[in-house]
Amino acid sequence: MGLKLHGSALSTCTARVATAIYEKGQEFELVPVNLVTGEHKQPGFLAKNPFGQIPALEDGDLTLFESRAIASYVAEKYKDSGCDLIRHNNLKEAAFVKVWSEVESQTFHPVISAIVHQYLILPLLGQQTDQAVIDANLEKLKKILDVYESRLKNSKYLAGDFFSLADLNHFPYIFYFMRSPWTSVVNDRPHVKAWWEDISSRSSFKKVAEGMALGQK
Ligand SMILES: N[C@@H](CCC(=O)N[C@@H](CS)C(=O)NCC(=O)O)C(=O)O
Repeated sequence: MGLKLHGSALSTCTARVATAIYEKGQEFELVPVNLVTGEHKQPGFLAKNPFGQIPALEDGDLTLFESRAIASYVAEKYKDSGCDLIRHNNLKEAAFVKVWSEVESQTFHPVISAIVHQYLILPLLGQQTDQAVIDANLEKLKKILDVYESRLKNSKYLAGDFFSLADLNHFPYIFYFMRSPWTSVVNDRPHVKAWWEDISSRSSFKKVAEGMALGQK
């Protein structure tokens, strides 16, 4: 039985999981969950994720939620095929993958997601954007990316000189952020810019990005 990914092609968290699956050379069935009609809050989906958020992955009798945990599961399950996203044969490299994955979820994500939410999501819901929230988070993002710039001066990717889950986890939000008027925050930092151009040219990302039509505004 194949992998079933319950979510939406437009959703950043669904995109994260889809990218991990493609990196491992696997396929999946996307089972659409309609957020507009609130399908994710109905019993059918709540049985898959009681928190009522997409995505959820079904792999046989196993059902998982939380996109980073799912991507990590995929990376473990298929560790011997495709790109080794977790450096499972090297304790130190694997530790750096964990460190920079935590940086993504704990430090980077809250800031960039606040900007994307204000700039892209609220207008779609017919709600007003709060420029003060965007500005405050842009300042925070600049400081975070200054740290990334220093890191990427010394290593090609975040966890080392190898592409990993830590880089992959960043993809969906930077993808949408790069559709905003503030791309200079990335492009003014040459090593961050080169890193983004490198990781976003991977075939797994390109395949997933095609489905993120929301970003083509
Ligand atoms: N931490 C969760 C967050 C999931 C999440 O925020 N999903 C969004 C779509 S990208 C969602 O379901 N939003 C609708 C809602 O929260 O009601 C993950 O990484 O899977």
